[in-house]
Amino acid sequence: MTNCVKRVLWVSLLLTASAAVCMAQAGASLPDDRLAANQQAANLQADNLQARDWFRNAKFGLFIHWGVYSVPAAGEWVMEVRHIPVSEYEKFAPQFNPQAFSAKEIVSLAKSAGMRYITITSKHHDGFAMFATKQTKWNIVDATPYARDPLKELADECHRQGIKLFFYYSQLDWHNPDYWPLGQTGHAAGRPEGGDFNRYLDFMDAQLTELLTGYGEIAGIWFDGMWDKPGAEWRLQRTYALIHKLQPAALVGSNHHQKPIDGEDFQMFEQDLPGENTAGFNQTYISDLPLEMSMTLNGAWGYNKGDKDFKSVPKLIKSLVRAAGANTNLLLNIGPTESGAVIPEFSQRLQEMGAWLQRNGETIYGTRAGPIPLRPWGVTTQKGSVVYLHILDWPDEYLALPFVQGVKGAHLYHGNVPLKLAALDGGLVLKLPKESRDPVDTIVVLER
Ligand code: JFZ
Repeated sequence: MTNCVKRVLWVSLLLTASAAVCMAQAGASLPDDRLAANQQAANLQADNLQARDWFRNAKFGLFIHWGVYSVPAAGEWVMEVRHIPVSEYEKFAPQFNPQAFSAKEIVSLAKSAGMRYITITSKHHDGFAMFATKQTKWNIVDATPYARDPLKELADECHRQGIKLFFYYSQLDWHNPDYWPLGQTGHAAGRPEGGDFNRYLDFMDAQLTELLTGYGEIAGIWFDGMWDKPGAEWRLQRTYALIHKLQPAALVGSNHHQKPIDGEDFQMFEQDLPGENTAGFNQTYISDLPLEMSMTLNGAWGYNKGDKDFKSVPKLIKSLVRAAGANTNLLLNIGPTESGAVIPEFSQRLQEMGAWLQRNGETIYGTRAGPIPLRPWGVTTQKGSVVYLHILDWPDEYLALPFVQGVKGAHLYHGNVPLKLAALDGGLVLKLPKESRDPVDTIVVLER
């Protein structure tokens, strides 16, 4: 590949311009098929960049962890945690008959929560495919009495209702005997010793091909599980290229907790904002790629019937706002039950977040991090020249702020109530009378 073409592929800004220049230079020396290939690569990149922009604007998505592990209802790691061998674990499949699943209701729920996309587990670490795969019988159509493909129903419904759909895909697999040698997990699964890892990766690529060709437009693939064997040859470049060949605009991301790898289109953080590390596995490197933070609504990803520790709506809203102020999307998780239902503790909270977004979404969607970075009191977002202060946690009447370029005044976002803002050498002081403060988020517009 010439340097020029490489530049077309990997320089993200000024794409069209640099592509045109490169194409013109290349035109003198390249045969027609190479030219066509270059043009195709440039278009691929343009579609992908557009999708990244869409993603940055979207801000809020619904994560769904759903699989055969919903039957024991003790989280998606139940096979590993309870040392259940494959032969025993497989017995959950005949009990999995999620008649209450309704793609229409779940997509409507996401929409009423103000979410712009859904990311659902197509296969988790237990290897169970929630779709009609031809690569293994260990899937919801062939192994359960349900015998339907919920991902197809969900994809069709997402397209109908204008919500984008990502597929979560676990590279780690406790079921497939070719996932060998084992990594850090899966040692109690009781599988045969030996297997062909390249054959496993072929299986994975074949399943991804099914997901990217049989379900219409897919917004991206959310990988997880590589951390189980960090040193293995995962053939990432081959798999990422396959995805981008099948759907150029599909965004690739991986929950590997490392610096993004070539071919990845967004960077993700689990349970923490970029720069934070309360969960202990988010290193602080923050790339220029679009960012996303995934979060549980209680303490579990897959349905755990014992976990009643649901986060409060104010807390969830503050997480969404703080994420927006850190240029990060919030991917908020629900785990449907073995019947396919969404418990009311989840759906009520999502609906209340949607009601808040109805009133305040203008200060979130389509914004970027504002001029003042994440602070203990809150965050700033901005859209064009408008800056929104989101005051999430501040008990006093006066708030000191760093100087913001070009600021002329301030008013409450709701009701246009003017607020006193004074310049003090090198900074600003904002007066927030008690009656103007909102316990969840006091939104103030900085006039410029
Ligand atoms: C992973 C999964 O294991 C989990 O089941 C869930 O799907 C979540 C969204 O992603 O969780 C991880 C992955 C890696 C680490 C911890 C949790 N890690 O490296 O410490």
